[in-house]
Amino acid sequence: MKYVFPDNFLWGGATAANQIEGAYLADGKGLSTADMLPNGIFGDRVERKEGDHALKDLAIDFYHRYPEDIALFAEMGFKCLRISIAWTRIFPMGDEDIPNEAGLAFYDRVLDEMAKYGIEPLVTLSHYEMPYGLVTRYGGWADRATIDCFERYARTVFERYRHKVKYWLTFNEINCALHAPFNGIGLSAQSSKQDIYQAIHHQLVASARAVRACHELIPGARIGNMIIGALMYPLSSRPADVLKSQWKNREWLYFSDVQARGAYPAYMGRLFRELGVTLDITPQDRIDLGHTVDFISFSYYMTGCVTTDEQLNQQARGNILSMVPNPHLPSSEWGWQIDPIGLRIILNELYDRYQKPLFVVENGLGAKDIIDKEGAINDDYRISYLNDHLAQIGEALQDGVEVMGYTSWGPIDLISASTAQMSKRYGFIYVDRDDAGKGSLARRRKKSFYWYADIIKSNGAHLK
Ligand code: BGP
Repeated sequence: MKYVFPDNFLWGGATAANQIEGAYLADGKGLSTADMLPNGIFGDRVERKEGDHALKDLAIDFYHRYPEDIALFAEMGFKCLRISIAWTRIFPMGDEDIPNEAGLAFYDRVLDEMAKYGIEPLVTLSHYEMPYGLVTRYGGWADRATIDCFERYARTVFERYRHKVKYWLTFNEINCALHAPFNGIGLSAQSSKQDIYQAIHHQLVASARAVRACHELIPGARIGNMIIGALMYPLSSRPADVLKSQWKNREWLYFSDVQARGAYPAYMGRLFRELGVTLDITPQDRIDLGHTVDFISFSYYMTGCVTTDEQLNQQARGNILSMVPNPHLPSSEWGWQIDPIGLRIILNELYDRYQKPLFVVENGLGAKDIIDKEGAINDDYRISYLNDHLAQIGEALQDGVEVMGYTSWGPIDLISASTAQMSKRYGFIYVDRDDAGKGSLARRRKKSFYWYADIIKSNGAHLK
């Protein structure tokens, strides 16, 4: 046997409410920031008009089809399913005193369905969405009032689902706010660095308060943070490139440094001085931040390079997270560079840095799939991508890294976050819908469906 995974390893898949549920105004749900980003997360808000349509409004209609989808996940042998709760189903405007019962009841039904098959839920409190009402009334996370609203929401769902959910995550890819401010913190991309870092600070305090509330309300539960794992290599061995890559990595690591260690790391002092940023951190904030996460979770899709060569840097602009392409790596159809070994590196780095258990809660290949004449979808490219990444987790386990589980992104095709497309597919399960919104929404098993079922069944022993 090549790789030995722990017996209780949480194999599964990961989803987000706004990318699967649809029913965007059903049963009292309010408009969310995700609803105001019909073209993808990197833009600024688009005002929605009466009668307009966005692909996400219906998404893959998980809201109504969840029994069928969960049955398919169970057929693959999932031990765990990552879902998110749409905050706007529970508090439609964000600042109500009383939650929306219809929204709470929906997630009861979903969680009960998972329990039928013994699938452990991993629940993200906020996956790239917040009530749009908090943006119009308070300016999103710019205002401290949003921290209280979030804590009220978190306490409501902890109390409601305390017997059903043991694993929680606070904010999805909290460290993406610098790159997609409206999506992450409800601020326009034109906002000053001062405002953006202050809003992020409020979100970090809110995350810590959710950790405290979770520990108070659900003894035995474990709550983690969630960051994008955006490992940056120096493009050359020139010390200046190496130094620059260290600082570039700190840009995304400072979030988990705060969430895992309970205070801002020293290097942020220099960064804030150079940017002219002065944070308003109250004594109570410092106490709150002391409530650190139980585990670190992250998404992993790609790595990139960093250089001090300004000409090459120009080419990197416009790429996600402004990465300079690595000449040694292939790319996906969407230009995301594929780097399985980078996953082993990042697992080791994070474990060395925090000595806390790690959870890979997103990873996968977005690709166009073709249905052949027999009706089959032979997605060998996806199988090979996933196999190679899982093999590196196997290696990291042998390195001594504690990995709690792996939930591949989009186990069923869903709407892409960055480009709002249906054709960028990640699933083991195909959904009949195209970028124009046409299709029956019927579900179909891909070749990777049977492959993943076998990997789970063998607890990783069949990885190549
Ligand atoms: C992560 C997000 C997800 C997801 C994934 C894939 O950044 O947490 O919501 O969508 O990336 O990205 P995309 O959908 O743009 O291909």
